[in-house]
Amino acid sequence: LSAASALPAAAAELPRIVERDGRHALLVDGAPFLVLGGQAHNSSNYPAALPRVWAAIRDAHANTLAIPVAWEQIEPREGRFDFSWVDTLIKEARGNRVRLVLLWFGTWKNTGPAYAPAWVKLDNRRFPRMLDQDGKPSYCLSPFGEATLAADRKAFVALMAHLRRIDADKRTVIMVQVENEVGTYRLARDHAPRAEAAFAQQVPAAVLARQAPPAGRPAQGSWRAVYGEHAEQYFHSWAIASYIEEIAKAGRAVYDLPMFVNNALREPGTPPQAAAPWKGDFASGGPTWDVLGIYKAAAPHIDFAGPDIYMPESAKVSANLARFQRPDNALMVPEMGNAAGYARYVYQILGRGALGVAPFGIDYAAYSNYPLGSRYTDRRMVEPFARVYAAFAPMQRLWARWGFEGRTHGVAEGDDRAPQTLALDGWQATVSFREFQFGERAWLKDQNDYPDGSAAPNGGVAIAQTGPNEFVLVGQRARIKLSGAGANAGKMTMLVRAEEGRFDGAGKWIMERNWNGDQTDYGLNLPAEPTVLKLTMGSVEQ
Ligand code: N0T
Repeated sequence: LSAASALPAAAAELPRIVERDGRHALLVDGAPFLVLGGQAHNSSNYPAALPRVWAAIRDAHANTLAIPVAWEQIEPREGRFDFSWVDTLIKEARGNRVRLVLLWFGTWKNTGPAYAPAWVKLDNRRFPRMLDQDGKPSYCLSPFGEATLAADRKAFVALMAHLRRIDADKRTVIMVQVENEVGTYRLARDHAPRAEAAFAQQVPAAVLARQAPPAGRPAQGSWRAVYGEHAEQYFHSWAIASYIEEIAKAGRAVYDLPMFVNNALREPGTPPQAAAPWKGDFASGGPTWDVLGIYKAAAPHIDFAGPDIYMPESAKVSANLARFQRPDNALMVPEMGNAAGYARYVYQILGRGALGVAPFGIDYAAYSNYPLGSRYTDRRMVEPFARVYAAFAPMQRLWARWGFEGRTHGVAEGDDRAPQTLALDGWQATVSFREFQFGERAWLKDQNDYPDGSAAPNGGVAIAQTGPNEFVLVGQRARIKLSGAGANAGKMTMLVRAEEGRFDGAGKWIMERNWNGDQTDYGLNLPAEPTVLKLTMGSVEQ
């Protein structure tokens, strides 16, 4: 009997992603898990960098660290594997009581081969680059490179086999990202002979079934015939997804962890663009929202594609979350900017029932991602996220379950600062921002008078409906009012109780005080510090 089979059934269960009624959960140790994550910097994948990573992760109250494992570090010489980094990482993660999402930086890291070993990068003959329409090599390794695929797959399988050996009993590693922000900039697809031959073939039936031809196009035929001006981008997406599938499938055959890909987003709203020469302002072939069907068809061993959110505008964040949350694609935000303005989106993301989120650069290395992320590399960078995570952390398992049950909702303050409504079962919540805690705006002599600290949008609220008239609400810098709707429309409705408190780690509610009087007469006014309320509403027939 192996050590693993001696464990109780639930505890020995490997992490996995499950779907029910179009909603998803990441099961860890047999129960839904909420990823309150942080991602380390790209060069922090060495033991000496870890103290600054753990310090930031601890300050953030994160339960999960996403961090690279580079092909160049585990296989610096072909066939000689060195897993000392992985061993140190897992040992220290356990000591810090943090789970891990490993990021496999192999053939493609932000589309380029920078993290591939030198013996790969320096051998274009064996590991070919893509060719453009004039036969000139691109920077990007070709998805038709058979030796490249075989070598990447071999290294990845060795990594997964090692994880199985050292981690199957504890399951510190809960997910693996396969490659990073794949695709190709400035070139729509490969033009090497093997690629040309494949491009002339019929679109596979599995792809047609998941990625419908545009209106007026034939239902089958070559890529060009079926997808017209999208043909090159779609074909390249299929080629890259098929390559990733081979790696993920082989890795899962030895150790079956959930696997995903991440996407450097294209604009959520623009109509898909024509290629040849490539005019797209995004990487062709990556898992952009418009080709998720192709990824589903070509890469069934990839559980989901997640959006890396670096477009800070609230309207784009909402649009991108909607694009990536589908019955066939669990929502998880593998990366998000770590500037303060992104913290409010955690409420929206977790309120939508996402598996979780990981701001990028939760790491005290002396490297700032400004203007993509925060200016700061110290506590000032971590703090806006830390406050929100601290509020969710004690109820993380409950929240993950409620999300899976479809009970959760969330909003982030919009760039327009306007009120938003949430449709609940029998109730409607109206959430407004930049309100003082007492009274109404109409009372103010100066309509430009706003609360301190509200110059930039930073409010957010997430609500779980735990019963017909019961809610758990968590948020900051927002005013919430509930009114009857649906079954309660037209009834006299009222707030019965608004307890402020927290859940203990075991799921038991601990009341600290009950909001009433001034604290409820003008709505529920959540302060700057994230606050958890347990609400009971009531209604009487008029
Ligand atoms: C991300 C990160 C890291 C609207 C950037 C984002 C990470 C990679 N790439 O810090 O490199 O490994 O996945 C690209 C965003 C481009 C700018 C978009 C502006």
